[in-house]
Amino acid sequence: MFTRRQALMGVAAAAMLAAMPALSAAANETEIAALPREKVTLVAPPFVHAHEQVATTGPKVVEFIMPIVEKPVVIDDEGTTLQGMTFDGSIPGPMMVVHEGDYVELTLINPDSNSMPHNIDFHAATGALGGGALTLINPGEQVKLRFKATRTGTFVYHCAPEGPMIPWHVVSGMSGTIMVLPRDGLKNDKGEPIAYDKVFYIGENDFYIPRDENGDFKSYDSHGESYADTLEVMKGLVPSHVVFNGAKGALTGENAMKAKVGETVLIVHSQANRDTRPHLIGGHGDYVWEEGKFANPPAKDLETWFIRGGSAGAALYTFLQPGVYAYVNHNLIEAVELGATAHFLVEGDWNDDLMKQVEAPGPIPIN
Ligand SMILES: [Cu+2]
Repeated sequence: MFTRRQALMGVAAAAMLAAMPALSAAANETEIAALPREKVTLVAPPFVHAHEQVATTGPKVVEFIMPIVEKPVVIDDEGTTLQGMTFDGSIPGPMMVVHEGDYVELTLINPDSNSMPHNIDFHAATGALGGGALTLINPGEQVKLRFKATRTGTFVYHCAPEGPMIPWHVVSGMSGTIMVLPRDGLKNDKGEPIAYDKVFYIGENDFYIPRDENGDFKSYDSHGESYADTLEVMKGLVPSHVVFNGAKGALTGENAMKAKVGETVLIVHSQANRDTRPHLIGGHGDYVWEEGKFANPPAKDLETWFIRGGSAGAALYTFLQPGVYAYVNHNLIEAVELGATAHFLVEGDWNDDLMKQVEAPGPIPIN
């Protein structure tokens, strides 16, 4: 079965890479060992662990621990269940934040309660399939990967075992984001420093749940049992669900993201598999790093931005009016019918100058 074959392929790839001569390194192990270390506890999205925007120290080794959790996940209000695969128990996986020049040291754990091999491909990393070739682990194993964060920006990470396992694991929930900040923080289009009061991480997922002969969503007792049917739906490229943070309604109502008028919010949006087009209804993107790379100046005053499948972007916005803002994938069918809608709940005073209902709805006057 694929489990054993995957494991063998992974061992072969790792052995091949281990046998390669070490290329000249910018820093040797002694120098890296002398760096300060920081242990970071990850938090579930849309929240992000505490971090400095401007680094107050030199480079360090930032340690993260992530268990992989295979588990059923309810993805809509009808109780439709995905045979989920997750980094750290959440869909998407948690956002990590480091600074350029830091070393990311991840301990990836595949508990023996899981049924499949997994790994991690960091789009922020250089070499060995983004770390994928060095991190393939079977249930009951763990691995430690270190990579240097050399490029700034927001980058997707995802599981990438092999062949059809790759898209299957990704559309089962195995993706997340790492944000590599410039050491001196974010800058606007003129190169001037800018900062955020809050950061939210929104991961968008397309799910492919098979239907039975009556058109109802099927449920399965295990990942293995769901695999063949799910692969057939995946190959049709028509998702049954397009959601933020793992489920329809995961970021609406009680779970709306909260802000105040005058607060500047950084919204990081990832999609590991499929293109999307975020839009904040009633607001804008003051500064948008559409491709998510902070070495490039941000675009200004955007209406809707584009996140390429396999990437994460970032938008900075200062809220100017109170109320509920819908934040959507502006393919409105995907937003409304398939689930890709979140809410921001913003408190503060209304500004009549920016908008006022001059006359309430009423009958059309008869002349
Ligand atoms: Cu996986």
